[in-house]
Amino acid sequence: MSLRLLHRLALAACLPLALSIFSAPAQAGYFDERDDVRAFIADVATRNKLDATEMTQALAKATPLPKVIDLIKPPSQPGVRSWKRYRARFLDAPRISGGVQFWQTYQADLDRASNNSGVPPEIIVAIIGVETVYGRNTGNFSALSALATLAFDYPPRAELFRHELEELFLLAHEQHQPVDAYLGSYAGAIGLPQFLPSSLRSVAVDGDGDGIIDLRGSPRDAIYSVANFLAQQGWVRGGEIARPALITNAEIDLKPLLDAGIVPTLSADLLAQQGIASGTAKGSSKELATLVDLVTPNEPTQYWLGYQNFYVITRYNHSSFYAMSVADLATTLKLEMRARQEMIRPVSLTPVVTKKSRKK
Ligand SMILES: [Ca+2]
Repeated sequence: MSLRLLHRLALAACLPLALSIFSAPAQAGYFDERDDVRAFIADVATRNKLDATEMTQALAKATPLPKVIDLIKPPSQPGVRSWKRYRARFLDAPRISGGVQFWQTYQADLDRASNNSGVPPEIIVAIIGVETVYGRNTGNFSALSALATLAFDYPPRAELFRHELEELFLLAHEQHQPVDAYLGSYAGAIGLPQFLPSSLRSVAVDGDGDGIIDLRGSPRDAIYSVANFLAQQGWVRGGEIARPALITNAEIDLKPLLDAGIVPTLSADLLAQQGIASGTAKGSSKELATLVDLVTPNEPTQYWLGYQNFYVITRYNHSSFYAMSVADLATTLKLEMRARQEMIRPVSLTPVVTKKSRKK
């Protein structure tokens, strides 16, 4: 669909009159003639010392994309929350086998980015896997057209997307690129890690050292940028992500604890008083926690304690299902990598049980 859309954009540029016979009024020249867009250009150009004429010419080439609004709109009937269904979308074969391959290919960079930031390599790989299957699904929407559509034709999110559109203009200016050169998701998120232009400008880094930050073309730029993003959000080196919560008091009303929110504020003492313990043999954590409910219809709810690093993952996407999927994929990838490393150990290190030795 995205490629077809691009094809349509190319056609629209060449044959505006012919196309107008067959399609909705989705053509260039739509944005730049509007008063609200002119006001935006004047404001952004003045505040950032950008060339208003160049901005107008760029927005004249932007095309309204009704598909983008369809994709970003919340469904009219909110779906039933299902952890099992959500998790299955991300813990799939392409993300597991692709993750092992990505890790093996970029092991040296993952290790370096991890040493610098404190973020484990499996978390960096898992985020890139969840976001775009290691670069396979980075999106083919024009970031300029997508962001202009959301900025000016979707009032519920206009403030956010006008800001991101401004950031896209600044990014293009800084990178000496045409502003219509960037491709991304329907929401204007760019590259393997799906950074919005504001995140790209503030935390992305040139990981491969070629002098350009290219999150779409350079997996190494993406690796160091994801690590940098999580570090800047407060990743704790060596800290825990989450542990199963054991509810030992069946009478307890969990709602106030769940309603305490995603920021970890619950102390181990408070949780113990309420009859909640962490369900692993590693002893109890002293870190502040948030209580997370992983709900699946017709199945018992799983409860987990999420710590600071769990919260940091939710800064990427504000959802406990998202953070838990990243954590689960990361654990799976780590186990897969370990299994492979054990398989390639020298044979002499493996104890051999022969028929003779078994008889003894
Ligand atoms: Ca680079």
